[in-house]
Amino acid sequence: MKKRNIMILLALILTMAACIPAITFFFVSPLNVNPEHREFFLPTTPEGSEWELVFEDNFDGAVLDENKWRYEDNTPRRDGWWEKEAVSLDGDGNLVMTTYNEGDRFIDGCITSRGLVDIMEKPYGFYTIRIKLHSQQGHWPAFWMMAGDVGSIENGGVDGAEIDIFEKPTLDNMVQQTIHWDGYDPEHHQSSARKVYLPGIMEGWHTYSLWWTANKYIYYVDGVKTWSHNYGGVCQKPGELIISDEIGSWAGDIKKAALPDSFLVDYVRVFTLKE
Ligand SMILES: [Ca+2]
Ligand SMILES: [Ca+2]
Repeated sequence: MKKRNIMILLALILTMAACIPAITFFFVSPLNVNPEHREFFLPTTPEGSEWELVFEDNFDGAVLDENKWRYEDNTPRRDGWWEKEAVSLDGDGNLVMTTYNEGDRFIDGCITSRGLVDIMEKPYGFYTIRIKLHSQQGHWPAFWMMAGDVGSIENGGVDGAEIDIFEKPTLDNMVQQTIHWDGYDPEHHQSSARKVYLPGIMEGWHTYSLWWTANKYIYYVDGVKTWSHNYGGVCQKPGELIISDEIGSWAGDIKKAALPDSFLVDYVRVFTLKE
């Protein structure tokens, strides 16, 4: 091959590598899921290191631990309102997030660790949640993080990113994982999403996790690695944990939902690597 052709080929490969797909798909066979990983999963650590638990909430007791979480309250959000009343503990060790209506007003909940949890001084670690999903259309659960300054339109995602560890907009077998950076203005906003299909995801409990390293994000569902990327450049800034429900047409028509509807969270845990 002539040198010029080699250069063209190299340029083409580099261009392709730089292309970030808007959406990709991943299919998991339930046969490949270790049932224990629907309860809890931790990836194997690199040699010479071990996981250290740096944050957990098992949602025991009767009231939310406000040393760990703050409520979003009286806040208009998409097609509904985030209200404190939508968030409770069931006394059996679960957080309950309920979507309901008061007439034409649709209400759901959101809690965030913003300003409370300083474990993310260094953001790298393993973030995991165990959830039992909702059953009605028109709203969706999400476990996500706002890290650094997501609105900064410079430096790609290195200085800020929205990391959606898991969102569940549909009532089928699909769960979505997404990364956003460079703000939300359509002119600058960048994102990439992975749609993961796992038969049975709507039934029972499942775990959703992110291993955030200095140069890679690795996502898991029930301990199966579903996505790995460094799109935008991996964020180097800490962030806040967010568990929310979202009311909007992405999930269908809330007016057709039989309300109230809820999802449950058994725990949230964060681990960092100890050398
Ligand atoms: Ca940026
Ligand atoms: Ca629990």
